[in-house]
Amino acid sequence: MRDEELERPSVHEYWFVKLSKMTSLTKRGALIVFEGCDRSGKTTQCKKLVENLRNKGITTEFLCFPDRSTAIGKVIDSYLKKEEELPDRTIHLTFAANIWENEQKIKSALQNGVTLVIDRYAYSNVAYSAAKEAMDFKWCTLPATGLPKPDVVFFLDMNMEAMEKRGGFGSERYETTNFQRSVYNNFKKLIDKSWKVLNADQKKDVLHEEILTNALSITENVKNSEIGYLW
Ligand code: FDM
Ligand code: MG
Repeated sequence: MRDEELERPSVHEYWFVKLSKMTSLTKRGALIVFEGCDRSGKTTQCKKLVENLRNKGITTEFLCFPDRSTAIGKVIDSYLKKEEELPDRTIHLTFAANIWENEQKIKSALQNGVTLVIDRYAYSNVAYSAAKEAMDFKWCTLPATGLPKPDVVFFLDMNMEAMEKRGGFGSERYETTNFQRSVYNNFKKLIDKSWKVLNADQKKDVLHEEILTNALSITENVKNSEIGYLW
């Protein structure tokens, strides 16, 4: 048998690919991001959302940034635990690189119809880094340019009084009330029409209902649309 004969798809394969492109098999997944200050309940809501979307038959995966499992993530982990000092711009670019090293995985998941629920994304990097003295806000946005744009950002909005009442900050870097105040103000500057600002200071289940309703309509609406890019 000649090589070209081996490589030519069978009639079945040809129609499988063609029909896949025309039907739901290749409808893309949604990119759903949660943002907010520390202790705003993001992780709890992410986990619940993944579970509920899966229960509705929507293929869903969970990601979290920083992704502390990679070599780059390990540098971030030791920085956050205050075991290592790095200049502000350096750690900013390191956090950005940690998202970029997952870019292909994110894009191919979405293209293969997998919905992604992500706990923090590039917005956190801007909000936290720009809260530091001498870090320019615009400069902080630049390294994320070209990353896939979330279809929705659920911002878990908790005012400072509520946050102070919740308390329970850990001992990692950035976990102080004053710093969180600036982070919060920076998040507010990043809001665009893809954001849903939600009151995080209410019953978890009530909040979740609102998130789930929104997420379901997003997964439906993005099916035939292209992935967007930041910013
Ligand atoms: N953080 C998180 C950043 O400074 N930049 C980033 O890009 C990301 C994703 O890391 F203080 C900060 C925010 C937070 C810390 O995150 C660790 P968790 O979600 O609290 O573990
Ligand atoms: Mg934290």
